[in-house]
Amino acid sequence: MAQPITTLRAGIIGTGFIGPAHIEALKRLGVQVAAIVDNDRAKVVADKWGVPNAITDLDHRKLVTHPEVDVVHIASPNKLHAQHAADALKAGKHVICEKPLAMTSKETAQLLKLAATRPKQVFAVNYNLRFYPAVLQLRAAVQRGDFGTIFHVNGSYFQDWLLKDTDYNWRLLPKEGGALRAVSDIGTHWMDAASFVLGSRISEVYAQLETLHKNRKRPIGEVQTYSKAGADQKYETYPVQTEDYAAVLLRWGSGVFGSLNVSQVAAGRKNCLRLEIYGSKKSACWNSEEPNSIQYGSRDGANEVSLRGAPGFAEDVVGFTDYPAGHAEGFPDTFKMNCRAIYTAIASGKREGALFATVEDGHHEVKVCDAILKSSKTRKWVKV
Ligand code: SOE
Repeated sequence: MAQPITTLRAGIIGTGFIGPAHIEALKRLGVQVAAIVDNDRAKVVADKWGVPNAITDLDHRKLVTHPEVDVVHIASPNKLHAQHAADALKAGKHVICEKPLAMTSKETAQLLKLAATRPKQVFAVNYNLRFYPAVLQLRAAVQRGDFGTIFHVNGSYFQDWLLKDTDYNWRLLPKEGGALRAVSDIGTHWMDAASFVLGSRISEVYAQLETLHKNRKRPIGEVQTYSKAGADQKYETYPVQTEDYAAVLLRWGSGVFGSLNVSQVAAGRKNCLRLEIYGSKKSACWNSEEPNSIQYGSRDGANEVSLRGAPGFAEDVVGFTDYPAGHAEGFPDTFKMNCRAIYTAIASGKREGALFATVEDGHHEVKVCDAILKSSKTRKWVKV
């Protein structure tokens, strides 16, 4: 019989915005969080969440080799993902790595190779948006052929937390976050979710990247994701080498064509992913800021709004939604459901039919990023 997931113990690398999101999801699932590593903040986060072991000297090796840790969650800055993931795998641990999987496809290819030598260890990438009930519902609708022939898939992922030239975060620096920023930070969420819905990988891209703030002002001192500067903050100016905005034309392996716009300077859009599917029979539109409903469009009949938990948006997502209709589920619930799926695979030893993103998916997303960068430079379609 499979062991209950509550017997598994997690270790978290990183205490920024997303590390605690992992902890909260695990606590909701009854999974023990045994240890956390970062600088002094590890102690603060450990005290807040009741994590017994706080490692405050940034030494991730102490966490990955910790005897009470079975699963390592990597929520460190992008530049550290490859090292942290490789060390966790070599220590025999299961791994859940934040996206993007690493800085370059060379690094992700090495991780893929290493993972292949350790098939018993689960290696997941945190493309949590797959676990919005609406995304799973759209996937089921595509699989059933509800849309007819899919003509095109379009959408955007817009945020405004980097709107001002004084907004700062490590993601802005290529050395910390990678050569791409908006595309790899949030665009890959859209591309992964759309590909998951379509059941096909992106095979070709044509991209235009724009850096709207050519120079930005960097606050002197450290800044957390989404934090706001005080009135007396002092700044130094630096040239920006990563994109604020991207427009990407896409072709999936299945032949479907589409487009994606990505922006982190879209005033008023806090964390807004829109996904639209247009088929010969009908269309669907979904917006992550109103996650509990899907709009379906048809030319001859009435357009409809389908609500989570109600007929038409309930049966296909059994096991991925815990609350009845009218009791909103959102971003933190996607973490819970993603972790539940991953921990269930670990506890049961079963890998077939897993819905979470794997190291292969993470590698593919980074290859798509490489192709997007190349296309933006060569002004040509680039194959992934
Ligand atoms: C910042 O853009 C960010 O926190 C991303 O890094 C996350 O992946 C996304 O879920 C929300 O926005």
